[in-house]
Amino acid sequence: MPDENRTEELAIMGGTPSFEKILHVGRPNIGDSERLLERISGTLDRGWLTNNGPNVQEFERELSKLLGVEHCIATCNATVALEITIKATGLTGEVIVPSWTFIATAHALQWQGITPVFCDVDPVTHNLDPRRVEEMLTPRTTGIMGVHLWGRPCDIDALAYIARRHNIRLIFDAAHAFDCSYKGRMIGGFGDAEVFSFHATKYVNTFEGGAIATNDSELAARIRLMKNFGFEGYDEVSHIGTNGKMNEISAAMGLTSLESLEEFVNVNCRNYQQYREELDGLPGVRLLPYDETEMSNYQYVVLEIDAPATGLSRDELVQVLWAENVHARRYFYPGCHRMEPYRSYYPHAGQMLPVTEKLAERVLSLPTGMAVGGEQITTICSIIRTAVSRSYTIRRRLSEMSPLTTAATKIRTQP
Ligand code: T4K
Repeated sequence: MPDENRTEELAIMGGTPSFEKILHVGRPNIGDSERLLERISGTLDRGWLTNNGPNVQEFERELSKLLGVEHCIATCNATVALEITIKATGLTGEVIVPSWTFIATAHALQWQGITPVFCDVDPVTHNLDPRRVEEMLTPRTTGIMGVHLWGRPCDIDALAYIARRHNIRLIFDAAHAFDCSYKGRMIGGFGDAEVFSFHATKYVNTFEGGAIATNDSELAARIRLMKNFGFEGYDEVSHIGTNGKMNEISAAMGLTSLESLEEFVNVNCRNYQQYREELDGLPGVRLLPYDETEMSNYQYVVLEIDAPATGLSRDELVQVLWAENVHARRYFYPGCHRMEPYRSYYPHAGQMLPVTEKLAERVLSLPTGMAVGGEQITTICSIIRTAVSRSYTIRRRLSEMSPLTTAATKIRTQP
């Protein structure tokens, strides 16, 4: 661990990296692996590997129970789940979405020829700013797609009010928000439908996977058809559809993960609290808080770096961390509007997105989850404290380094 008074011990200054092995964000939470293997073995014995098998059915029942939602439809991933939800809710024309999100949110719309209209977010919550949403509505708007970023819920009441008043759809990308609540009710039952991700990097994982939750029975029936090519019976197709099915091994992993939910959330929460304590009072470093009156999964530890106060930019700090083998990530830099094809379609979108543009320069995510322990967090925090307290020296060192070793280049090229 670098000594805060000895800058030369930092790897960026030529010292030995604090970690021998790379510390990733998004290391999978693995529950009881023996139980998983039992389930996999049972699946192989049954010879039923996909197409609405018993594991998937059980997983869907467990999800419905946990979320208090009538219908949960398991899918192969959240991106396809979003695409199906968009089609099943009849969205067309323009849909209002944040740009400050993972690219899948925007792509799911564009993939179907729908224009994602990028709307700015609230600087405190990082979620859609309802006042800005009102300004983006046009006669072509058919819906709003909110994202509960970092698992922190959108201002659901305000968005629902706008959707009702304008008679448009409201769906949520709840990829981050499994096991989180809004005003005491579980995320999953809001809007027309909500979509979860169970990707390997998520709080609960099914290797790859997702689920659509809704209390609308008609919509649920349509979604079930659409995720299975539109098949109604062996020989009858009544709807356009795709292949969005979850397989049995994924569902086995999901069921096993659900059994460890309490352990996952306790570890995430403990990690988060340790980061909060150990970074407390550091100038220019803000740890994004979770509302302690709500249920949260604490799966993201997100910092906002105010460069004038820290003396280091977010990118410089990321470079310091990567040199120590701490692979902090700049989620969701640079914002969807600055990625293709949107960058070419809407080259001036940034003018309408001042908060998004600012966040894209300031935000970074740190490692957490079951794979990260207290000692590692202490070391990570000590690296950050040392970097901030010696920002002038580090900045000088970074300016001497070749531009080819900048954080941005390294982040894109390392495996
Ligand atoms: N909406 C939102 C708001 C989302 O955040 C996402 C996905 C979606 C929709 C779409 O959900 P899915 O269709 O994926 O279900 C990762 C995930 O692939 C992606 O699912 C997730 N959001 C996003 C936030 O993170 P990348 O491009 O950062 O993945 P990658 O390969 O760089 O891995 C991230 C970190 O996790 C690395 O530090 C390595 C580590 N890792 C990764 C995998 C796959 C592991 O340690 N083990 C693993 O098995 O997107």
